[in-house]
Amino acid sequence: MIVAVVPAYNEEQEVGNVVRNTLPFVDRVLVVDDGSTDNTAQVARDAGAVVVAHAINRGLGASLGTGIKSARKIGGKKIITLDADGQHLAEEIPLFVRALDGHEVVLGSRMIEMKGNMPAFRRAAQRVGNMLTYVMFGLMVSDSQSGFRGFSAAAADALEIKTDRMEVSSEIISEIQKSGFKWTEVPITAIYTEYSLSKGQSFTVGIKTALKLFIHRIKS
Ligand SMILES: Nc1nc2c(ncn2[C@@H]2O[C@H](COP(=O)(O)OP(=O)(O)OP(=O)(O)O)[C@@H](O)[C@H]2O)c(=O)[nH]1
Ligand SMILES: [Mg+2]
Repeated sequence: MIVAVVPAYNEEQEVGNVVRNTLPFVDRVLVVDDGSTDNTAQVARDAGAVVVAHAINRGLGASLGTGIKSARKIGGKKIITLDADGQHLAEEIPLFVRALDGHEVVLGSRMIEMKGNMPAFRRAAQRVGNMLTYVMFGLMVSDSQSGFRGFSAAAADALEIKTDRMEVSSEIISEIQKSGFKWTEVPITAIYTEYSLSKGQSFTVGIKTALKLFIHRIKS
């Protein structure tokens, strides 16, 4: 069974489209409603998703942790994570499904073929994120902060997500490094809209995330 996991925080505007576009490529879409204060959960359910909810907002890391474990519980053997704000194209899911036949982890990279309309300042921020992740955890990948990923059942079961917020993306890279999982990258398209840019990550969040990662690195 192929299960898509979609972490969502106040995404009532886009999550319905993401669920409808994703359903043709998977067996189940599991939306993690991360303590949204809008109608994210109902919109997702009406669109055909299985919804798991956090009572309060806990962050992307906590949402991915909940989503991946829940996907395994409902029988997911191949688990694909994608964002709820429309940044990722569902029609690229088969790239991950195929690559999971020979790999435990598949990372969707926006930096291989530069497809889509990611703003230049975001690209620069991604490169900084890649470098920091490499310096802290010793594994260089072309898009460490990408939310479009694929996990095998073994990788999903072995993955221990300890960080709650945006640090999770680099933490997953450190888990790949530690575990020795066979991994690969596939080129993906990044769709940025006025909507996703208006609510996306700020520079300050980036700095905070880097500091929290550094502390996580020291502790681990
Ligand atoms: N911002 C934020 N997003 C969350 C949270 N919990 C879950 N998410 C979801 O995590 C995904 C990524 O969040 P975004 O805010 O789009 O972050 P991003 O994609 O790294 O940043 P952009 O490149 O600016 O879009 C989205 O599907 C969010 O709905 C949370 O507490 N805060
Ligand atoms: Mg986004």
